[in-house]
Amino acid sequence: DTSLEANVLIKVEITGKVALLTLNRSQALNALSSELMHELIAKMQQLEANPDIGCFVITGNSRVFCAGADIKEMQIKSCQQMIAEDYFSGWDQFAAIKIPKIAAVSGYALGGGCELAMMCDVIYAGDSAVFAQPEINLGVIPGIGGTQRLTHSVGKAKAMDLILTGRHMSAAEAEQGGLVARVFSDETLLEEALFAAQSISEKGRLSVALAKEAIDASMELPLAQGLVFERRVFHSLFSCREQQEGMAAFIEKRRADFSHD
Ligand code: CO8
Repeated sequence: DTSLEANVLIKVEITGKVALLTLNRSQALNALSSELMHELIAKMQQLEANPDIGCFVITGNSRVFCAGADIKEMQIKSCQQMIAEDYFSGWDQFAAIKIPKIAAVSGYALGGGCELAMMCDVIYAGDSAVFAQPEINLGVIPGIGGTQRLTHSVGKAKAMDLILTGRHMSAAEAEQGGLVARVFSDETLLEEALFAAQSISEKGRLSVALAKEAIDASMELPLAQGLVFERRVFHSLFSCREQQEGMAAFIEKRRADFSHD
């Protein structure tokens, strides 16, 4: 129903165990209004509760992934309001989603758009993708993790260069710098992202969630503690059916079936 679709900020399409979420606010270049944030998070939390969903793909349109936080919504706010609302803290719930999230980025991923992609677990880019943190041009700084996650991804030198100048970075540079996992042609981007998502969703749900948690922990923990955390998680998987099925399937020379976990 197109009349219904016109009022929806996030379109959801489910194929197998993969939920494709398309940002649908193209008249504002998919700017992240509070309304859009609430709708996106509510839909993802609802899908996460469904054991038949194993991976998310988040995308925009061919021209723009997302042009950032909603400048029109922010412009009129005072410092007191920003602090009282703890503006942007709602995005922590997006970052906390346990099911893997793949960002499929074509066109602009600016400011909060780049930060949205960085809150996903994997970023795939079409060759038209453009990444930037242009907040400095608005007299502010990134507010949804840009100074932290971009620095973790591309290192201090490039993060300083990008955030202080606000310049654009191409898909090729983003891949070379370590922000983007793989670059595809714009025409095949979504297909490739859905293919990877399908592959992830066929693995064991628990081992995927724990692998992701262990990688995320590497951003927070000193190496020695990170290694202990990884080993304990590894040990704990030996109490789960996934390990029994995965290893039995290898010995029996058949494909593992994790669908009952
Ligand atoms: N917010 C609100 N509306 C937007 C945004 C945005 N981020 N980006 C575009 N729009 C709107 C435009 O205002 C315009 O609306 P209208 O038709 O009503 O005039 C419509 O979308 C189309 O945009 P343009 O006419 O500008 O399209 P162009 O093709 O000429 O330009 C660009 C495309 C280059 C993407 C341009 O729109 C642009 O530069 N957008 C802003 C990009 C930006 O600066 N993003 C960062 C935003 S700030 C942020 O994300 C984090 C802030 C952290 C603050 C921390 C506070 C605690």
